[in-house]
Amino acid sequence: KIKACIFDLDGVIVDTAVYHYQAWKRLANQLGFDFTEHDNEQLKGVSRVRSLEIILAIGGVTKAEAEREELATLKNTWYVDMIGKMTPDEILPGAKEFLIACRDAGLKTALGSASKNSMMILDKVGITDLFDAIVDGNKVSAAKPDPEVFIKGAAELGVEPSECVVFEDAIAGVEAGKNGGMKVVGIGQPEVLTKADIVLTGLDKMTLDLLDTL
Ligand code: G16
Ligand code: MG
Repeated sequence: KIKACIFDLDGVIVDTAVYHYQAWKRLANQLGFDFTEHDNEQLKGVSRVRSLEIILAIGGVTKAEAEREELATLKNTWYVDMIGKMTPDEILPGAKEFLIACRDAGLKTALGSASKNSMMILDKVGITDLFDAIVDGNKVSAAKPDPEVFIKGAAELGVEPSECVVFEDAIAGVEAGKNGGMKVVGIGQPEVLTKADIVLTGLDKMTLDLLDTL
């Protein structure tokens, strides 16, 4: 019996990937190379530090650890400036409605995100109150596909992993949910999210009835 839903943030609740992209592109350009929207796909669900490593590899640039830290911080400053201007109308279709439906049905809800900025984003779009637990990049040490973020979410909610459904848009995130022994609803394309139990185009297609079929 499903008792809880755990949601990824970027790509499931909001599209912060566009802001990550703009900030990373600005950084890449400053370093003297371009960074395309196609390249940006590789960064979805990936941590800030790992994202920078991928970008430097794309540009064929090597930087010492201390400078990498400075560059990641610089990118984050730009990113935070942008998400600081986010508004509730940026919530993806159906996300808020499904969170409310979960709550009304007595299901617990948690956030399971790699982002260290998740609290600010939830606050700006006005849905912090709809989560019983928030597990993000500040609380976890192992990146997806390690299930740590979702296991911690289940633990904070006081439910078993087998009683949870994870909603994820990234391949590594879907794998993290499955590695944690959870049901996974992929948000995106079935050809990409092959390990998900079902794949939907968005939370606007999700219903409480579907939860029991997983
Ligand atoms: C998100 C994004 C990633 C980003 C990561 C860390 O993950 O998909 O592109 O690199 O968070 O974000 P920050 O730099 O804010 O700590 P998720 O797990 O919410 O999809
Ligand atoms: Mg995501």
